Amino acid sequence: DFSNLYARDLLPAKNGEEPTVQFLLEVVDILLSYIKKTFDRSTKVLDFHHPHQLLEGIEGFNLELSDQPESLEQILVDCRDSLKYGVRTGHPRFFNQLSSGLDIIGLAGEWLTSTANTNMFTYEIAPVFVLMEQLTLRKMREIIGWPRGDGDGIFSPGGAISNMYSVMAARYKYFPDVKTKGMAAVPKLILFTSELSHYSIKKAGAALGFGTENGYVPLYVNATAGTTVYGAFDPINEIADICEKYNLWLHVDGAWGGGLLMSRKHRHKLNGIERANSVTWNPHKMMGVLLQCSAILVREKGILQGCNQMCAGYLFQQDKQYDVSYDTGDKAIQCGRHVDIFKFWLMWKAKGTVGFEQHVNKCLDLAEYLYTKIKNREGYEMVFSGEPQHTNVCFWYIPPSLRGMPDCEERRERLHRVAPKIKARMMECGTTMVGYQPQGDKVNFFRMVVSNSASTKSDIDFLIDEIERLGED
Ligand code: ABU
Repeated sequence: DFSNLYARDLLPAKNGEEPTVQFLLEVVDILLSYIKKTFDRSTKVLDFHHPHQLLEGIEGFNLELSDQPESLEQILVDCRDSLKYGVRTGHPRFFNQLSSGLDIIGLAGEWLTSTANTNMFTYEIAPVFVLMEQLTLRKMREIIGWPRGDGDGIFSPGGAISNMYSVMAARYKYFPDVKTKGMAAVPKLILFTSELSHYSIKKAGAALGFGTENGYVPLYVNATAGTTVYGAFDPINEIADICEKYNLWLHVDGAWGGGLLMSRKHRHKLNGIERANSVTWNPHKMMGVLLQCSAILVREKGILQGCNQMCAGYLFQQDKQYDVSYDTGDKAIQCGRHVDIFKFWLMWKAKGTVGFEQHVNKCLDLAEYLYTKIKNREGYEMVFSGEPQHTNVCFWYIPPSLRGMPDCEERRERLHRVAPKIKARMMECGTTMVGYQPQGDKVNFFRMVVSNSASTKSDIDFLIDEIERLGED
């Protein structure tokens, strides 16, 4: 009975050990029940409510903060409700995002990480995690193809920040004075990226003072390995030739496609990546690592440190008793940094490199299965010609009333409304989730992606059946 127990009764309270154990066992029970249901296909992916409904409070779930403590019984109810009204991103039929799945080893790693509750800025307080990060980044650089895995890198809070690091490193490499003198000390610089690249490159331009519509001196080229919507791979070798000719920094945004480096069958799509100056690679996407886990990897050693270090005396003392080159935190633009490495390192240990390879191959096989199933099926039109390069399968579902209608403005307008309508119905039924978007002059279409190792062909079949059921006129 937790109704008369409060947070103050738990450790470090005197005699707090027993209630702490009982409380945590209850929490574990809640988590285990959630995990089991996540893999049970008879469970819904989500129980959708509008923001105002959740804010008003549903079945006693009250989001408002209180001045007085709530009992542990209520806290356990809050834990259950928080999961109940959330989205099961590990469900085999959740296809909405590039990151999905609920890897059990990764989960154990995340629990351990939270229990350790430390900060990545110094070896002093995170000795094991700092070493794991160094070793894992080296392994990733070896896989990229940089000799001996030499170079630099850090785990950052997501692909957009990793991409921003690459722009900062490039600018610092060519114009080191920018660190002390600011943008007034550099010419007007240009960043190149493709139209379908991730918006974070443009965001980095805005945030770092380049502007989004500005510049004269070419500095940097971003090649995308796996675009967000189409999953397309830029020809890295051809772009690298141009970068070498004009002495430009080449960044490869492999946030999504980097995982394919683990597959002997698919890594050729990133041929030339070893010629890049920097690479973004998010294990939390194609490798199924729990959020968040994104690496920025740089070929030249020391550049992140040079670019970002501020030598705060209260953290990075040079007279510590150990090798302070392991105090890697000053490479980062943030100060406090979450331990993102442990779950990834643990998964790598548990699966081996071959386990990641099998995962990647399986997801790409499923995407091929979907593509083959719908490319000539009545009621479907593919958005781009040819086979998908990644697991992105982009398509329009044409409801019966639009089939046979010639291409015209009215058809485009009506087709534009189809994917959002089906998606809304999908969420309200809670049975599955898949993303949609417009792109350039193309009206709303579905973007299917597979990165969840729990998904199978039957889940792909289910998605198609569900689109057809919910897409009835
Ligand atoms: N960082 C891009 C993620 C987009 C997506 O999951 O759909």
